[in-house]
Amino acid sequence: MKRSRSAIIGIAAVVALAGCGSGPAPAGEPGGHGGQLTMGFSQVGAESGWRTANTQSIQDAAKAADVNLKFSDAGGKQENQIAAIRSFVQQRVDVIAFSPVVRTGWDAVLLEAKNAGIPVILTDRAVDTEETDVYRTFVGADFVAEGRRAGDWVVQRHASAPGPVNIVQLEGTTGADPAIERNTGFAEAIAANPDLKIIASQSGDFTRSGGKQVMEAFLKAHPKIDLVFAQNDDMGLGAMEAIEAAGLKPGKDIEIVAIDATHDGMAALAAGKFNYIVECNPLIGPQLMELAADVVAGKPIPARVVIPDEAFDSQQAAAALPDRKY
Ligand code: GYE
Repeated sequence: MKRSRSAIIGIAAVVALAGCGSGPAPAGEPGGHGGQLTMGFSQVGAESGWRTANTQSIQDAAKAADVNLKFSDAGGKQENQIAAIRSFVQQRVDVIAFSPVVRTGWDAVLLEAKNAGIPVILTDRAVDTEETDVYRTFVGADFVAEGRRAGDWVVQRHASAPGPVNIVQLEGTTGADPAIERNTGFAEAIAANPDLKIIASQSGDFTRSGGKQVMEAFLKAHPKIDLVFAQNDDMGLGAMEAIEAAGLKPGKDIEIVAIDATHDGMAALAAGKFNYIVECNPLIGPQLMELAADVVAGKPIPARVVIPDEAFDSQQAAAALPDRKY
């Protein structure tokens, strides 16, 4: 008797779950929009080509999945992201997703979401937190692996270098997950050859103008620069402009290695002005929408979803360029 009752309850639960996933659920569930899921999304800003493609992917995927997206652009400021997340909590959205501008300083607002019972999904970048269960999953690339891959290429390329190779590094936004982790991965990889030396390293804030400014200063301060490691394409493109303005040839006099593989970066690589790019795929909207639907439906989801990346040299970039989606 007992057994059959729990079997019936089990079936009822499965039916209820299936009801959430397919077709509109009754009004008031979830979010009170006749079953439509409401997501609050706080974006970092619009600092790079990668970011623009990421925003587009999230907005397109929300439309395709019939998700009511409340999109907020933080203009690169953590305080704006915190305010946006707070307002999503007040609006009682079904799920909150955000790409944190920096890694620390989120505990209080994440606790507010947790206490309100609103699940949080980290997209693109991770956070450091002391709190438990304040986010449900993190979907994004492996930034240490990206940095390592860029460094491995430099090691191979200069395996038989006669003497030191002077490297300058253009770092991403200070305190941002990809800046910290790409630093780590790149440094780890180039340690394989003591001739590979980072002679200067500074943040260009992931922007083209930042990369250009920092590179101009590097060119003035250092008479011999062999290679630029730009932690994203935009800073690499800024460095390229600075190198050209100094009367040197990017890709030849000074090599450029970057991360992202956006259209503009790939075009520079195909033209021989960049030497190598490690991809970071920004098109994570569809996966985010699936994870959000599962979380809201109470289905189990993996704690970490890694987006795989490729890497390109000049020839591979020329071949891949026509079909690139960003
Ligand atoms: O590489 C850079 C952007 O977080 C992966 O942020 C992202 C990085 C990306 O500004 O272009």
